[in-house]
Amino acid sequence: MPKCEGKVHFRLPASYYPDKYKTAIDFVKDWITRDCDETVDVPEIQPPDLTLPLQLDFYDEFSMFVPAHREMAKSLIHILMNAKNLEEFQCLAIFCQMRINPSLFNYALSVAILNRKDTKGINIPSFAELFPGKFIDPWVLECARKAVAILLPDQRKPITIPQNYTAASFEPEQRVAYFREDIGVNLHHWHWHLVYPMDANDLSIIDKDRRGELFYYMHQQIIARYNIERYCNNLSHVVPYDLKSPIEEGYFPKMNSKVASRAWPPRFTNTTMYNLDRPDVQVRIDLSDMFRYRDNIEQAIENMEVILPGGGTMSLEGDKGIDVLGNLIEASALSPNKGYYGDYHNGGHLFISYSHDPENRYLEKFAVMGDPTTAMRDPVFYRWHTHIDNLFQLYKSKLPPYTKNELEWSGVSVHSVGVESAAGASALRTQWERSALRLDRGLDFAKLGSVLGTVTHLTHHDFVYAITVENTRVHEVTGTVRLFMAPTQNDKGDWLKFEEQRRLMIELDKFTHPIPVGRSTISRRSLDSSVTIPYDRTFRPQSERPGEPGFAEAAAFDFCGCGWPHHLLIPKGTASGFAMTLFCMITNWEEDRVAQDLVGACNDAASYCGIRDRKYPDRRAMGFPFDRRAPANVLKEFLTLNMATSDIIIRFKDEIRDHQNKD
Ligand code: CUO
Repeated sequence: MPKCEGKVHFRLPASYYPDKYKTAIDFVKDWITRDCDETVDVPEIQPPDLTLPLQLDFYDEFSMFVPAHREMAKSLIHILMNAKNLEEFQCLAIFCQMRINPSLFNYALSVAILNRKDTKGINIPSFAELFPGKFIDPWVLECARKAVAILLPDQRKPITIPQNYTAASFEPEQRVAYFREDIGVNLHHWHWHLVYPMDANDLSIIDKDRRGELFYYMHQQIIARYNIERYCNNLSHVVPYDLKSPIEEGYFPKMNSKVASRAWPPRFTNTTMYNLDRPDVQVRIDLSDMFRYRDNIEQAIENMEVILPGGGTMSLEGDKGIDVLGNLIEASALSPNKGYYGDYHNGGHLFISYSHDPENRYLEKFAVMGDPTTAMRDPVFYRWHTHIDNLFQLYKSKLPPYTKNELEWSGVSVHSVGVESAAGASALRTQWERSALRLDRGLDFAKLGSVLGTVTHLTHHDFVYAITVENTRVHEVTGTVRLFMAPTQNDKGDWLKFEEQRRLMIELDKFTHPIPVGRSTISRRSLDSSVTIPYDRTFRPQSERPGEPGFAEAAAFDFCGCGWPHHLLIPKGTASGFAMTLFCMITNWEEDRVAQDLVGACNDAASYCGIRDRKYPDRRAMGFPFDRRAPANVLKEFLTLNMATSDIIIRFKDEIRDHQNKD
């Protein structure tokens, strides 16, 4: 007999149930009232117009890269955003949930929760738990089903989720599968696109501060991080992909869609792109359209201006240029001219994700590249995004290098930067770690108790930065401390030139700090990084009940779920030690600061995600000072007095440790 365990249950008016459930209504009512501590009557509502979202079959797959699906999501987001109050919002959510495709519903509901004023702090369930089939081997889910069916909760042992199962070890790309298929990486990417949706009726949902620039920067950093992981594994840097040649890399995801109960389609090696004609998703686009859009984008960069629909132009000069270009290339609804510049980046995701069945001849759905939840698993994601990043880099190459004046801060010099960890000074240690993840929530048997899975992922040992700084002014000042890291050599052992190294600079942290007169030392924990979210927000599933361990972390999983997973802050390194350059720059906070109130805002992973309802908390270009070219051959020639570097080594130990909760 089901137990509701003290939870509140909702009694729905008959009008809420879709026809398919009508015969079950009496049974459901009886079930709800028999065992629950409290039953709440849900009020009647005026049924919303769901004509558009209902066009997506309940068992189909949803992709925001498909324009028709985007229109459906827009309509549903509009309905949920326009609920007059929280009660009506909840009623609408209940009404829609029973009718609408689950992936579409989850996306629209999450966007609405993140953007309504009255839903701040409401917890969005972790996507990895709701749709585990998008993150882990289906075999594990089968084991979980069996465990729940056969064993009592205290007899269930955690199920091991295999780490390497999508290709054989002799496939070179498999060496970086631990990064591509990491749950935290994929959750971050999904969450970023949720926080920065590309389309909505209400423009304020899309038009967040510097979202176009953040689209460029966040993805640029993913590519830089991935290239470093490749170097650590004896692979060369990513080769950009522009849809013109066959894709050399295959990808066989071996995952099942929960919604449609079918396997995600694979892509064989050397798959060629063809024109897309998919009536099932109302997509008809030729490759030549994409090439024309690309020419138009390159022309806009060359001219430093965008052509507007009416024939006018918009300049790409100045601070706003990169933001305009980000929205144009992506393309979000803020693109100044979608007709002329197309849906370029989204279109690439579509072409690649349907490349196994471009005409719907075999009735196959899109592959992992068609969904931000799964796209980062596929090696071609990094190739397509390197191509996209090259367009942004082309734009940045048109901007003048920063002058010494723009880089220096007179009176403040950085004498040294270093790290201290258990591995010793100037050394960092990485290894594997095992963490727990709840598997039951997406498996329709939550009422029978939980079952845990354990995943193995890369991690690093905590460390502390030590920065020596000197202030020769007559009073204390406040500085913005900018920490980056890049390799010194490529996979072949060649020393990197400045231009190569600056594109591989990964941001580690950015924070403000007082700088007293004279010489002082700044100490900063790696755990406090502005790039990452804490471990508990990736592997969050401890409790949904107030008072129990993990509840507070669960409650923070809304906007705050966006952020690079902390366990991947540091690249893997190598057993013998991988050489990196640590870089520190301190700039004048008075010139960088954005005057705003941050109280209560979720701001601990602002570097890649911004801050909810606030401006991006740094006036400088994202990636500064490495976002532009410079007339330096090597990094040393670029340095000004307020910068310092040091050589560090990342040593990887091929051992697995269990995660220790620190609280
Ligand atoms: Cu995030 Cu292409 O934008 O995946």
